[in-house]
Amino acid sequence: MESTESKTSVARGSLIILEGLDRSGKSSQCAKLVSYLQGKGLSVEAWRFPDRTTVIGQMISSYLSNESHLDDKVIHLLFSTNRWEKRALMESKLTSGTTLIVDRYSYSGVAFSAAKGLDFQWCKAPEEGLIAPDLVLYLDIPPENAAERGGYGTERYEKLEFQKKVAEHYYALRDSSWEIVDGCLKMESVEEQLREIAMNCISKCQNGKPLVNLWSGN
Ligand code: Z5A
Ligand code: MG
Repeated sequence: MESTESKTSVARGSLIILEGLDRSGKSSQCAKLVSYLQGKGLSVEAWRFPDRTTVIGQMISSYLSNESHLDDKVIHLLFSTNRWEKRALMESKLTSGTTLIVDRYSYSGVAFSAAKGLDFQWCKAPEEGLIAPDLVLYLDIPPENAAERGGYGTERYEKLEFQKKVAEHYYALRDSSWEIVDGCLKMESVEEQLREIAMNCISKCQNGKPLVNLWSGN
């Protein structure tokens, strides 16, 4: 595969991911952030994983709603494949100057599968070579608080004990691209913090921060 890392530094869009436990507010904040950035005249798109619009995405969707059963390793690889099938488009959007605000990414992939008991390094392996985010905005919320929010409990993974394990694995994935934001704050306060952090990141990428691949060094 051609290395993204050898490319010269030119102005580009940012890859910004929102992560966090179920009901931590990711989808709400993605929508708010996208409309704020677009309002500033920036080229910005909202993406999400799983992308349920593809054939693989439909298999994942059917699994998540308990309409089908799949082996734990098979569903892990499908989630990863669902990101790989969007990788080329992601790179071309970023290099042509569009910022992507993405609801979940490889961190969800690893944290959820490892919480089921799959080996942590095995879970990371298929994600290597995807594009590394410029920024991961992690909405930090205790699983108990998340469970009190609307809609919790309808999909396969929305069980309190399971979410606690997911939180532990998220913790193990933190690196320098992460910013931890208190997801228990009022929606408007979270929104304000995310705006500022995202704008800083977007400026750095406009100034030529190079694109790198995910987990290439470990
Ligand atoms: N999964 C996986 O296993 N492997 C992978 O590789 C990937 C995913 C990518 C589906 O994801 C499942 O797939 C997911 C992980 C697994 N696990 N499950 N189940 P999904 O993204 O499709 O899940 P979702 O159902 O769309 O969203 P969510 O993540 O569970 O919720 P959220 O987006 O974080 O929260 P929200 O929808 O914005 O808000 C939830 C509620 O809380 C809503 O009523 C809000 O009004 C309220 N809310 C939000 N923020 C606040 C604040 N600050 N205060 C008070 N109330 C708030
Ligand atoms: Mg969501």
